[in-house]
This record gives sequence, C-alpha cells and structure tokens, in this order.
Amino acid sequence: MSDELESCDIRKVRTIFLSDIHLGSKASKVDFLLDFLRCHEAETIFLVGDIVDGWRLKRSWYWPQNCNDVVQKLLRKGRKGARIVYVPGNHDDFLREFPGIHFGGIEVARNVVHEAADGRRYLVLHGDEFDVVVRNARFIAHLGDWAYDAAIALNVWIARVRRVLGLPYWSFSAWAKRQVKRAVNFIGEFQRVVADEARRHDVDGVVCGHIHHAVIEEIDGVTYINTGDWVESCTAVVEHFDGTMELIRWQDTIASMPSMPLPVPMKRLLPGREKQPASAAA
Ligand SMILES: [Mn+2]
Repeated sequence: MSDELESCDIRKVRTIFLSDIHLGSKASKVDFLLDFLRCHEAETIFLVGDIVDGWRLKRSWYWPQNCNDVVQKLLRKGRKGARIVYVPGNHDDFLREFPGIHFGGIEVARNVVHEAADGRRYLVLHGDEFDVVVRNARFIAHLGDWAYDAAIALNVWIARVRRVLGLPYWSFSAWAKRQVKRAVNFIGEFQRVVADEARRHDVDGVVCGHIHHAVIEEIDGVTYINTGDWVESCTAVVEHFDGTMELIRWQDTIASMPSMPLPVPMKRLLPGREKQPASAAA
C-alpha cells in the first residue's frame, strides 16, 4: 500500500469540480489541494478555470515542485480512467485559443453541460464573462490586479502624510466596510446574472468559479453552484453517485480527520493536533 492510501480514506465520488487554484501564485494553497486530491477519486473532474495563473506567471515565474505535483496527480488520475475537462478562466485564457483540444488526456472546453446522476443538467463555466470589467476591457482587469497591491502600499503613505499635516487618521475600517458592502452587492449581482445564463441554456443548474465565493443555493429555480477557490477558502464541490451536490470546505474536513497527517501550514493553525500520534507512538 502506498503512503497516499495510508494517509486518508479515499472518498469515491462521481464528479469533482475545482476552480481558482491559481497555480503560479504564491497565495495558492497547493499542499491542501494535494491532500484533497489524494483523498478523492472521481469518474469525472471538471477544472472550472483559473487553475494556472498565467497573469502572475507572466509577471514573474513562480512554479515550485508542488505545482508539478498537482499537474502530475491530475494526469495520473486521467491515465487511471478519470475524464478530465478543463474549462479555462480569465487567468488561464491562453487555453481558450484551443477549445476541443486534448493534452495528456485532458480535454479543453469553453463551457460544457454536465448531466448529473439524477438527470439534472448543469452548465459548467468559469464565469468571468459576466464580470463586466473583465468583459469590457481586459486591461482594466490587469490594472485592477496590480492596483490592489498598490492601494495597500498607498494606504501606508496616506496615513503618514496625513499625520505630518496634522489631519486625523483616515478610517480604514469605515472604508473597508464600504468595500465589503460593495463586494456583497457584486456577489449577489454576479450570482443572479449567472443564474439567468443557466436559464437561457435551459438547464437545471450552473457550476462556476471566478468570484472565490463558494456556495450551493437555489436562485429562482436554478441551482447556483460556485466551487470557491484554493487561494483562501480551499473549497471544492463534489457530486455523489445519487446526483447530490456537496460543498467541501477542505480545512474543516482536515480538522475533523484525526488520522490525517497535517500539512505543515495546518500544523501551525491547529497546534496540539500533531501531538496525539506522537504520544500514541511512544
Ligand atoms: Mn477568474
């Protein structure tokens, strides 16, 4: 038996949906994803966009070994018979030039309809086409990515300058609250627009990613499923053999698995957990 099989009970599911892994970005939680992939086996795996962060890689190359491990693991699952469908997102839009191609057993599709075991049909797409900024002007989106980092650096300077001028401290929290409110509006609007698109395709539901906000919910008769991301939330959606869809928050799952060896960052988050096996071995 391999180490992989010893580390967790393999969960067999019909379908896995993953998106927004952002391989090539330092923020990507690659080790958690590797654990998730070790513990799950599926007949079909949908990669719902932004799997590789081409925008980041273009700016500076960052590709540690564990990124290769993810690719290897997926290719291996493909060799062992899993169907793997890659629906590109905006960060890996270089793949959109090649709809219909196969590489290493992975098929690339702009969007695809998945029929679940219960006969319900789901439109699978990344979702950035509904992000008005991305759709109307790609350069604004690129700027946005850069501008976010710049804004944070700028805050430090604004505070310093205001202090020198004797002005009161500019309330970051009030500003942040306004941003959150706008974000909530944005999420709601995005979900509504994507659900509308599903209705136009005459399907029962939609599986998307892009906004890094995992959820399964009914929106006016359409099942809206967002797979979330592996940058912050470490979420995936699986379809069971009866067609039930389940949202998995991997860090919660790991925390409830006493037999699971914790990846290094998790040990820091959950001190004390790793002590149990040590004392048992003694
Ligand atoms: Mn995206």
